[in-house]
Parts: sequence; C-alpha cells; structure tokens
Amino acid sequence: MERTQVAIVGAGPAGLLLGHLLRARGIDTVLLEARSRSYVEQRVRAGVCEHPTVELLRELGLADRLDREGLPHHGISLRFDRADHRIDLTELTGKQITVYGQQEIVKDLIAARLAGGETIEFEVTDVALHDLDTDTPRVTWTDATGAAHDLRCDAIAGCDGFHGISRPAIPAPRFYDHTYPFAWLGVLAETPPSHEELIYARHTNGFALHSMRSPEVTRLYLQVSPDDQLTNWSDARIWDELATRLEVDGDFTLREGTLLEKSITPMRSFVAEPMRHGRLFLAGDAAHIVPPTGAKGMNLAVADVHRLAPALTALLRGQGTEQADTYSDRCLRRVWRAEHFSYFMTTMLHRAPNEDPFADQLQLSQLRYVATSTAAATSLAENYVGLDF
Ligand code: RFL
Ligand code: PHB
Repeated sequence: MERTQVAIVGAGPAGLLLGHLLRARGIDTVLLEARSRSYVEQRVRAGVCEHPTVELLRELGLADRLDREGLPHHGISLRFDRADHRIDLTELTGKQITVYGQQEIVKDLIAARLAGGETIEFEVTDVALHDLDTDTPRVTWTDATGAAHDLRCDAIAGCDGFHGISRPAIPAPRFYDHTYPFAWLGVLAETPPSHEELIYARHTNGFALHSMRSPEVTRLYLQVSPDDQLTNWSDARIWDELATRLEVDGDFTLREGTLLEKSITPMRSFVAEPMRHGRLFLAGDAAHIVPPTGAKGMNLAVADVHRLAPALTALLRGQGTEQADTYSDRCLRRVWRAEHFSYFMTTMLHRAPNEDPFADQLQLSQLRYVATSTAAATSLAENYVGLDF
C-alpha cells in the first residue's frame, strides 16, 4: 500500500494550487487527474483573476508569467441603452483585476509542481474514496497503464469539479440548486480586442460579453437558449449577433477574426453543504457552482484552498482541529457572497426568454442606478475585484 499525507483528487485550479500551498508547509501530496495533461492545459474557461487571487499566486512565487503576460484592468464597462457606463474599479476600491486565462494558470501550476520534483498522476480511472470516517482514509484508482493503486493518507481533498466523485461521497448533504433559462455560447477569436476593457452588454436580444485573452486574442460570449445547439450558430451568425448586441452610439467597431473555439455552457447556481465529511474536504467547483457573469468560479476555488491548506496542516501536525472543524462554515460565507453577486450580475444583464416588460424596467433601473450612484458602483466593484480572503 502506498502512503502520502494528503491525496488530492483533481488537477484543476483548486487541486493544483492546494498542492503548492501544502508543499510550502512541508506536507506531501499525491495529485490525481482523470484527464490528460494536454486536455487540462487546453481547456478554455475563466479569464478574470481577482486581486486576492493574484496576490496569493505572487506570494507563492507562481506569478512570474502572469505578471509578464496578464493584462491588468482598472475598470469594466456596463453597456446598455446604446451607451457605455464605466465602473472604475481602481478608483472605487484601490484594486484591479488581471485578465489571464485559467488554462495559463493551470499550465504554470503544473510546470512548477513538476519542476519541484513532484508528480501528477494523469489519466487515472476508477477513483474511489474509502474509510472517510477514520484518521487514515484511502483512495484507490487505476493508472494510465492499467495498474491498480491503493493509497493510505491522512486527509483527502476533493477538488474534482462539479462532475467529480468526491461530493457524492458526502452522506446526506444539503443542496441548493438554481438553474437559469439561458446558457452562454463562448468563442475565442483570433483578433485584437475591440475595446481595452471588458464590456458586459445588456440588449433586447440578450446579453453579450466582450473579454480577451491577450492583445491578439478576443474572448466573446452570447446569451443563448439552454437547449440551443452549436450547429445553429455559423461563424457569420455569431459575428452578426455580437455586432447587434454590442452596438453603441459612438466610437466602437467589433473586430472580427477566425474563431478558434466555440462552446455552449449551461448556467447554474449550486451549493452543497457541508464541504467536509470526516477526513474528506471539498474545494472549488466540487462544492459550488456560480454562473460566469460575476467571474467568480475560479476565484472561489482559490479562496477555498487558501483556507484549506492551513486547516489541513494544523490537523495533520496535531495542532488542533478548530480550523478543520470550521472550514466548511467559513468557506460557505464567502461562497454565498459570491453566489449572491453572480446571481445579481446575471439577473441584471440577461434577458428572460418570455417578454416581461416589468422585469425589463427593473433591470434597466438597476443598471442606471449602478451606473450613476457611487455607492451602488462601489458595491459592484468591491465584489468584482474580490473581497479580502
Ligand atoms: P475544475 O477546473 O473543474 O477542475 C476539476 C478537475 O478534476 C478532474 N476530475 C477528476 N480527477 C480525478 N478523478 C476524478 N474522478 C475526477 N473527476 C474530475 C477534472 O478533469 C478537472 O481537471 O474545478 P476547480 O479546480 O474547482 O476550478 C473551478 C474553475 O474551473 C471554474 O469555477 C471556473 O472555470 C468558472 N469560470 C470562471 N471563473 C472565474 O473565476 N472567472 C471567470 O472569468 C470564469 N469564467 C468560468 C468562466 C467557467 C466557464 N465554463 C466553461 C464553465 C467562463 C466559462 C465559460
Ligand atoms: C472570460 O474572459 O472568459 C470571462 C470574463 C468575465 C466573465 C466571465 C468570463 O464574467
């Protein structure tokens, strides 16, 4: 039987970062990942790093490339009524966000782990968790060569995302689940951004988002129906619809280019509690999902493991169980703040599928309020840049 201190299931942002945080405290980990290295490094997802996320990566010495290639942003635009309304994040909060692709963070964290002499078990199957109610739980799996493994450890971190095996191992959890009557069609386009900042646009045809990955690559999203298919969306239709929804009185031209990637993502809000059972601790999407409108998912995963690493360290060193015992409740406070903010941004900007003039007017009123009240804008800005860990 193999032995480690913490078994981490899932090499997304949560699992990879937890590995680094534990290594910095002298704790050994084994990291298991269902997919291949190239798959996890290519998976296009989040783009916005909150201020505390960037600070943590810097503290760990993991932000060299992020500092070179990441794009610091001091504001975002809310676009409605054919005009831009800029939220000056830095003026309102003293902080900024950094646009840097999640898959770039994942590449950096994988490279740093391997360079430090640690490994990642990619392409594992049949992962199962055992003896969670004891002080020595086990994880079993089959590796890429077909060999079976049985690992004893002191704690397991379930960082395996929404569809992983960790959350179902918690008996009698409480679920909070909310679905929305729309999804996001996301595209990556080989063209310079059309505007220097992110644009969150509310239009009668539905929401659109202009984001970016680099000075040469633009990331764009369109609100679509949850049962829509990519086959309904030719490149020409996507560009037409983006141009319509992003249209503004004044100087703006949407720069078109080759589409490198297209996908449709459903939107949901989901929380499972508690985030712990015995020696199993959940972190990131394994425990909670937010709609992407607030740009919070990856940042919440980072906040969870920032709390989990010291809690596990104290537990394993016999320095008390208080942090481990309060891990779930303390994480959930931040999670629910982000759930609320993501719901707020989503409902403020998306168009309900059925005509609802009352809802339309409430939305516009909220947007105008955020655009003109310093108090309302500050509230949006401090949630957007990220509340302190
Ligand atoms: P992940 O990234 O899903 O990683 C989980 C990993 O676990 C692996 N896995 C297993 N491994 C071993 N055994 C098993 N049985 C396993 N089952 C699964 C998976 O292969 C995977 O590698 O979860 P993590 O680490 O919690 O990170 C969460 C973030 O990925 C997620 O919240 C964000 O991508 C959400 N998100 C955004 N978050 C932001 O903070 N800012 C954004 O701007 C933002 N934009 C987005 C987003 C998510 C999007 N999609 C596609 C859902 C935009 C989009 C379109
Ligand atoms: C992205 O760039 O992928 C992105 C930006 C902001 C969001 C969601 C996604 O709210």
